[in-house]
Amino acid sequence: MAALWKGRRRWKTNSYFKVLARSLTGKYDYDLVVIGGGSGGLACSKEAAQLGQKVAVLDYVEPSAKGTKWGLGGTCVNVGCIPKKLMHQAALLGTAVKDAKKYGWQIPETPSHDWGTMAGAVQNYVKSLNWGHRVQLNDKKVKYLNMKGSLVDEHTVKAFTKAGKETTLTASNIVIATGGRPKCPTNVPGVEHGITSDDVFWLRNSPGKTLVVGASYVGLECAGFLTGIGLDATIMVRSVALRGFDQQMSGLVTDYMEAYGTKFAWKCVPRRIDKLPSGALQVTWTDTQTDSQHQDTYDTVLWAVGRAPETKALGLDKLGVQLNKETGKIIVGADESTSVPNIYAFGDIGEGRPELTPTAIKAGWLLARRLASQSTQLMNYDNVPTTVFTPLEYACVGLAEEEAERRYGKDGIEVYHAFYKPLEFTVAERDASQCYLKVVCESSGNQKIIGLHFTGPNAGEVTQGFALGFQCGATYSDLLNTVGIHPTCAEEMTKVHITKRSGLDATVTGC
Ligand code: FAD
Ligand code: NA7
Repeated sequence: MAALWKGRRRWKTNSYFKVLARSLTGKYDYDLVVIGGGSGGLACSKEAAQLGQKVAVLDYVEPSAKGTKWGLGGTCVNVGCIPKKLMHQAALLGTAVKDAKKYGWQIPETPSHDWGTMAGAVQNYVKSLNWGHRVQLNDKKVKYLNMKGSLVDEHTVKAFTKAGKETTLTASNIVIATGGRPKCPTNVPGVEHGITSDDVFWLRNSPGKTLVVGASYVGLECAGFLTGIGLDATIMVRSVALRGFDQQMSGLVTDYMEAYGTKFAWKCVPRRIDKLPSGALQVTWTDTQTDSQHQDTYDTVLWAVGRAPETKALGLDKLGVQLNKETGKIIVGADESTSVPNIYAFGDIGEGRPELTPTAIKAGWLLARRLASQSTQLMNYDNVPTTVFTPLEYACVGLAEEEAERRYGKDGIEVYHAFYKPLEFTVAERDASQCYLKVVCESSGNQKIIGLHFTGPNAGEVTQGFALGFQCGATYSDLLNTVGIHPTCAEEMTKVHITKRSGLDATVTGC
């Protein structure tokens, strides 16, 4: 006990007595305390409570450097998937209005877009989700604390309100689901003049002419919807677009965007940003191909240069929770355990985990069930489908062609592909050059499908169903035995028969 007292001398009295009481009785305030009320944390805490556990969830949003803040629900709800998809929809509607004229709609003038109306409506919807999450936690008897949590030991969490009021909670198990936040470059003078994806969805006024730095899916999606609503948007690409995704598909996505009006500064890196007296941002950059310097002015610079895990404030080092030194993420086992007993971590904070909402939700749900001794099922992180919501959407599941080739060898795979024309594009006279699909199969045996890629309208909707087949181990002949739904884009997947190896024209003709 003396050692305990010595080690905890800095604690406030209430903390000490809570730990003392717990050591003597073996009882905790909660069965489970979850730090982070985002996609994963909410799913985990609600399921645990449903199974009769006493649960508290802490969620606290540190405002962005620009002062943007938001409510309960984490990245996806507030500054990720939801506002992004709605703004993407706003952009798609702009294209639909153009198509509509060809379909006979009398639209008198070139339609214009009002940022304030869109952003206001999106923000109101997000706020309704914040409220919905609070209600659900209340209904399910999860104690919600709008407090910033950190770990004291493997059963104790210290939490602070915005005003600095401290509380200590003890729990049998602690779950960390604190996600991540956008990064900014460290070597660009004037970096502070830029915003990130944490800000863009909450801007009251249009960002105007925008430079998006970074060509990950976040950068491409933001530049895509900005272009779609009529803004001048440029993406600065340091190396390649959509690193980690199939690069042929990435090329189709960016080709479409270029034709759509998004500008690309390929192989360029920002050097400095100066705020001019007019308020405009003067950006200086280097074209690394020609080693030449360039300048232009923008109303907004949006940093989309990656995300950093939210671990710094958690006190993990003191407890010996192992992190990957390079990424800063928490090293986790297949059961989401960390290196410290009773402490679990999952979602974006977990090393090697996909940074996606459905995986965070499912992992959280399964973890809650295991912790409540209701199941032993582990999260299956294989075959996770995903979609990039660029103006031409791209969805995939399984391996990129280059990765399949690396694993199986060039002769170990067979790639079936097709350039197809969505029926909707015909009357609208839209260019379908980038509407493409490919199915990567093992070349031996039953030709098991190991990668499936699709660009085109509603790519996510098309691919979700095929992901089930993929999960069930579908082969190329299973695909061909599947009857298509006519007339759809998805049916093209069931008809694909030209191999890349053959070099034959893969353009789909006729019905
Ligand atoms: P989060 O949802 O980030 O939640 C973590 C929560 O913990 C946050 O509320 C945070 O404020 C809080 N927190 C942090 N530290 C503390 C602390 N010490 N105490 C208390 N609370 C704390 N995924 C998709 O599947 N589809 C998409 O289309 C998609 N689009 C995206 C678009 C953008 C622009 C971005 C940025 C992300 C997108 N994602 C998308 C990714 C998705 O949002 C994340 O993978 C998901 O939100 C991760 O969930 P999480 O529970 O791990 O963390
Ligand atoms: P990613 O996927 O880490 O991508 C970051 C992008 O930003 C990428 O294009 C980088 O180029 C680029 N980048 C990074 N630093 C710079 C600087 N300093 N200057 C210019 N460009 C830069 O981040 P996201 O947050 O968008 O995606 C998060 C996760 O979602 C990701 O891990 C995937 O799992 C999906 P690079 O390719 O490195 O040259």
